[in-house]
Amino acid sequence: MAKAENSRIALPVGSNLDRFIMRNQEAFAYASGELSQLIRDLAYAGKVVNREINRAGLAGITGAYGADNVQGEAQQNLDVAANIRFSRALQKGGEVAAIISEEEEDIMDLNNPRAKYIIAIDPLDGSSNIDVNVSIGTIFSIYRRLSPQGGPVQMEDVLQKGSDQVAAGYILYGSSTMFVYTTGAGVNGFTYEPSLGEYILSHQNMKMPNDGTIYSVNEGASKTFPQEVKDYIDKCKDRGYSARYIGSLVADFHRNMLKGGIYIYPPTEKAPNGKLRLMYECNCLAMIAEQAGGMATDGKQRILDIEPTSLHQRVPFFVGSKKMVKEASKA
Ligand code: AHM
Ligand code: MG
Repeated sequence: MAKAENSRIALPVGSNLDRFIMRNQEAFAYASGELSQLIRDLAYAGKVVNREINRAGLAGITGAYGADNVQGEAQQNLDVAANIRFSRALQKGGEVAAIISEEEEDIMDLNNPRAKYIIAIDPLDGSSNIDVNVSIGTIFSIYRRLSPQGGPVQMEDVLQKGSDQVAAGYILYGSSTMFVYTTGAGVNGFTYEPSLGEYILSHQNMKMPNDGTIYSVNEGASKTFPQEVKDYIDKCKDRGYSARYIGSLVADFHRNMLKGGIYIYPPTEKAPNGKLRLMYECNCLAMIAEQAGGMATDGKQRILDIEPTSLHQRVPFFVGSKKMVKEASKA
């Protein structure tokens, strides 16, 4: 896909997501429409999940599911429900050959052997916030499969570098629900209008401020942060910056993208490689950050350049306004 081409298409704020996708697809002479359909499938599953989240307290689907996921963390009922919603939508859609998910140990082959795309997804991130009515999110990355269509999906199809992402996005289930995505030509955000059942373009060509005054980090673990991260946080305090930490990556990231700030999940004693997962948490937000003029590193190198070695690999994560990430990464 020719990059930057679709940034030419300007639609007025207020256009709906379907129309935006359609207009952008028209900009590509050889586009077959599969990527567009795939993005629509994700957006649709997001609506269903949004409905379930909104009714969760009433429908008795909060709480723990009674099993652990592959990371050894307790799965919540809504984690499991969201995983089912997204995988079902993607399987029926037919454009996705395989999914890797936070909730599944292995590659999920969707038995769509002719499909061109691979998805990495965290169906519902920020699980600890589900039961207390605080913002949560869905995070997804889209890759083109590398092995020939028709055969079984290979590990090389799913373990691609972040710089190979074709598209990336998130859904934020917050005070309003938003669908934010990029296909490599800028970032656009759509706010869900529940009475119409539509996502409406509300944040066109989103740009992250180059610098900011917000830092987001779990300071409860700061005793075991690397010295350079402790030093950077001290500098933030000396400058009178604001600490803001929701504990929901999508929500913390989204706020910092709009207002200017940095999110850090460094190595800690408990999580020596950081907590966040490269394939379905960091790569996606790194692509969006860069597309919006921000930056993402693991403290040493660009997130999008990391060669993945396993599906559920964890990396330290520094993401946000460019000036802040540069300073924190070398601090
Ligand atoms: P999860 O995928 O199990 O929900 O964990 C990821 C979440 C992020 O959304 C959040 O930024 C981070 O974990 C918070 O972790 P901590 O409670 O250690 O600060
Ligand atoms: Mg997660």
